[in-house]
Amino acid sequence: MPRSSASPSRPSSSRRAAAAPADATQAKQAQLAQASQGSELPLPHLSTNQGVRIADNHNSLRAGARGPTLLEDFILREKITHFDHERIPERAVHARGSAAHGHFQVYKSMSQFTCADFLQEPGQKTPVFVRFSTVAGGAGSADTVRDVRGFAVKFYTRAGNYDLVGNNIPVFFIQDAMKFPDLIHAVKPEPHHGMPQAASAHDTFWDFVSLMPETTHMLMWAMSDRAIPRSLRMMQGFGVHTFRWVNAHGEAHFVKYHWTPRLGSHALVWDEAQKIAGKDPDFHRRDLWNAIARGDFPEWELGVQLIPQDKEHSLGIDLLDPTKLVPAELVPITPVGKLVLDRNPDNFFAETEQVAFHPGHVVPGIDFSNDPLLQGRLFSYTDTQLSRLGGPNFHQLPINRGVCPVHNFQRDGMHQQSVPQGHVAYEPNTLGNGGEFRVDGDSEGFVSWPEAVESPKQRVRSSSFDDHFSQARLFFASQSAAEREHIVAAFRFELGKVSVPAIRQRVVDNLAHVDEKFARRVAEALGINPPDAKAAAGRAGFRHGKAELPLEEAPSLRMVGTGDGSVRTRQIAILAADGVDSASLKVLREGLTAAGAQCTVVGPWLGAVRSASQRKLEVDATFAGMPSVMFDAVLLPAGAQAAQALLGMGEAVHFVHEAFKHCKTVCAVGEGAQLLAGLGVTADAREAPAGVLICPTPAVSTGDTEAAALIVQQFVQALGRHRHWERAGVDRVAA
Ligand code: HDD
Repeated sequence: MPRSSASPSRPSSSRRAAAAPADATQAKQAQLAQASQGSELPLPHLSTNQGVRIADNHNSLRAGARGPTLLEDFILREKITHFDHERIPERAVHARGSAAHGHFQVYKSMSQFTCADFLQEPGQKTPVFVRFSTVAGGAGSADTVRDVRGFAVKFYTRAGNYDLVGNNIPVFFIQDAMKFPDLIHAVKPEPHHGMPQAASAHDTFWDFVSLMPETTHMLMWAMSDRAIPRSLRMMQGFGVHTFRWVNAHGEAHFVKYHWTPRLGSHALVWDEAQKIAGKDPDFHRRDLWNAIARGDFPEWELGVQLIPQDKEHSLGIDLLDPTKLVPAELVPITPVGKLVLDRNPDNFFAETEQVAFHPGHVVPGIDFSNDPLLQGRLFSYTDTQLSRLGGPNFHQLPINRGVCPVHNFQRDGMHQQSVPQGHVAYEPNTLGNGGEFRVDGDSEGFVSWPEAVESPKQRVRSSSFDDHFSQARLFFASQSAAEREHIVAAFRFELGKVSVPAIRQRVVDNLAHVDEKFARRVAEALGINPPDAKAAAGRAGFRHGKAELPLEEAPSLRMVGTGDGSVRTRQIAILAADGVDSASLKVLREGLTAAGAQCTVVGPWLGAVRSASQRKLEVDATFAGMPSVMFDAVLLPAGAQAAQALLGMGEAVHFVHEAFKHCKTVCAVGEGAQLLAGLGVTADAREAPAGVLICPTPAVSTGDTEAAALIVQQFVQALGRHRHWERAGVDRVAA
């Protein structure tokens, strides 16, 4: 193991901040600490990888001061060779990711349903490493593109590593792993010119999905606000497939996993997401990192839907079909425990890049179902790590190692990190140290659920997978009005980038089977014929199955109104210029900060502005550096001179207009309201649009703390709603 001889287990500052978790979580931390090198050099000099002390790290070995470099220079060669091989193949999908350490804590024993060791004792903590990702883009692509997000959790349990490799959307595009390479080839940049990056808005993706009606349900989710989360901390996670839990008596339940964020599920506006992709491509990564570094540890609740083995067919939904979900209205979600992310990785490559997830990493008590997509995944993940991480010993990398002992007779292979001793590398044996050794019926070992299987071998899909539209319809019907509008706009945007009209037509013809009116609205903007449901039904690949769902709508599928309405970690911009009323600004900032929000003073330049009372007010960021899309809300403080100055600055006016257009909370105090002029909406407090707070008198500046508390309270209430989707007039505002 690589170790720093100077300070092998010296905790970095981030590790110190997370010193609280006990038992197993400490074991994983101690294990990682053993492998980690402090940032200080272990030696006061540099050496080669062979330990030879380096005399000069600036000049290569040359024949004379101006002569050619010599091949003999083993120090130069070693350094450049290492550099040349510093990249490993990026993940074929989910290449762009951000991760964090944390722990999972059980609320109450799940022993009734599973004997999984980490779910037995109330309060029990298990260390975890969680990686979030986008799917389609390369490792350097922007965070806020429209895409599914990966939500992969590695539990380092005492009974082995358990990986729950899910997404932020509870269903998938396809029903059989056989189609996965086709799906991914279709969404990735087109092979001839390598465009577009990290986007599904192009011909090949829509060509493929238009020919595969089973993708329709997932398309509805992918075109919804789920695909543009406000933050990785504000999105749900799902195991997607149905898995199996087995208890100590050998009784099984089907299980579906749900991660629910404490802060609620929230989205960006599409226009905003696109702008952020340019202004700060690392928006989600930075947000996660900063929140953890500040001590605002993100939290999710794990919940499960449990369906007894013998009730498999009771719902009219085939549990093996990954394009279907089970609405919480039909099978309630049982809370299991909470996930807390409390430590940033020490090294991006060693941890976030080298972590290897695999849905086949299960522990006793957890088993698979026959979902044909899951079954294919069980092959794919180890296989991909072999080429990505260079051989079969990737489990020995510090981030992938379990906290329980590993013992088997697998030997050798690329990058073997340990030195196995003795001459026995087989089982059973009598020549090892412990006398006769035989593993045969270990009652604590992993035993597969003994499902009876007796069927002809055949390449066939079950007719119970034939219904492609009922759940797409349920999803659309369950959305709030604003969410539905966003879905229409997203389809229009994406299909608007498709150059072949016949592809656009096929998509909207399929959509007619979801909702005729909706399909017509999508089609209207695309220069094609109205949707033709019959034409879709006549095409190859169309199946005519139709499930009778006992629900017209399922409110659990909406994002609007989720979360506890708090403003914790929300970003508020306070616009400032010379002449700002610093007294009201101070008292409001204090109130909002006390409520958990993060306030940033944004101005025309860095340094300070002078307040109306000639005080210096520190400016944290400029309009150019931190535009409105980086914030959740805007405060326009009082001060006549400042308001006039800001009105004369295009960037400041744009800032306010853009925040308004993106339906954010805007609060104007006193003369700050002048900045609302030009929005084409009233600045009259009594008629202010939703989420626009106008406080005409700067009473707060005269020390009226009650007035200040009232504004803070209204601000917090408005911001706690995330966005004001019902705000009228946003389309008229140019921003
Ligand atoms: Fe996959 C990575 C999630 C279907 C093959 N997948 C990967 C990651 C996540 C998922 C979150 C990133 C893990 C990380 O952060 O390292 N994948 C899913 C979900 C699926 C799914 C929720 C459907 C329900 N995947 C799927 C299929 C196949 C794959 C059907 C192939 C048959 N997935 C892979 C892969 C990846 C991967 C190529 C790329 C990198 C890796 O595995 O480690 O093997």
